[in-house]
Amino acid sequence: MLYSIRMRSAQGGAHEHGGHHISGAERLITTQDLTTITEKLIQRALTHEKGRADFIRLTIEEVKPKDIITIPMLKMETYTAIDVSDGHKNACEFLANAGISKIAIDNAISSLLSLQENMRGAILIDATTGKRLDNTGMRGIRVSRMDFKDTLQAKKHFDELGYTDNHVQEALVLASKVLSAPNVVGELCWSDDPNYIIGYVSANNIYHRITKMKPLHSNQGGRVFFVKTPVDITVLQNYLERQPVLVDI
Ligand code: PML
Repeated sequence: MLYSIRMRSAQGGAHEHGGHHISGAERLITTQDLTTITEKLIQRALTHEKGRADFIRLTIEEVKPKDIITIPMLKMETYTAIDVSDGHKNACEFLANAGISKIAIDNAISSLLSLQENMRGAILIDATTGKRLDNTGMRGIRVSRMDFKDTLQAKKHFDELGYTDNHVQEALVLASKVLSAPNVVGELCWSDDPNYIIGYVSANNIYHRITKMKPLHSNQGGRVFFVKTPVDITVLQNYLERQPVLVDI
């Protein structure tokens, strides 16, 4: 039996919708791991680089095995950028190679660069017209209910590659789920964590890890998903937020 565990923490507003988003986490774990992981997530919220959370919400919910689907992990390739502008230039190329229009790419980058607040979730953009498709405002679409199929195997795999940081592993799980969603053709992301400047583009089944996507100490970051239209936004949003997905490495 698996449980979906979701954590969201905020600061400056101890109520559900208030405060500034600090951190979040999404896991699908066994009953045995529930206590240990819950403790880790609370620690994460209390010791985050963006500050100590004064609001933490944990949601723990059973997931039925028959509802879970398994998908393959995206292949990872790293692009070592000279600077942020080189990182962005290459991100644009990776997205354009997936058939995403220039206006959609430009709108995505300027949306992330103009964020005044961290968003909990992602912005959906029409891959042709560049128009925003979701109506979730500053909340965004929060991708949920996903994890590695075999956490121990994943840990071993990433330890061997030297990627011990949570960022890359969590981003790979999320990006794999996002690109498996109906109508999604690409994703652009860089972290809102001020000490983390790496970002990625996922497109054409590849997670293009890009080593410089923003200046150090900037807390401006987020995610954009590029969507091919026509699309049923409710179906897509439901898949991203509710479909339990395990990622096989
Ligand atoms: C985040 O954790 O906020 C996003 C991280 C994006 C890049 C992860 C990586 O490949 O290192």
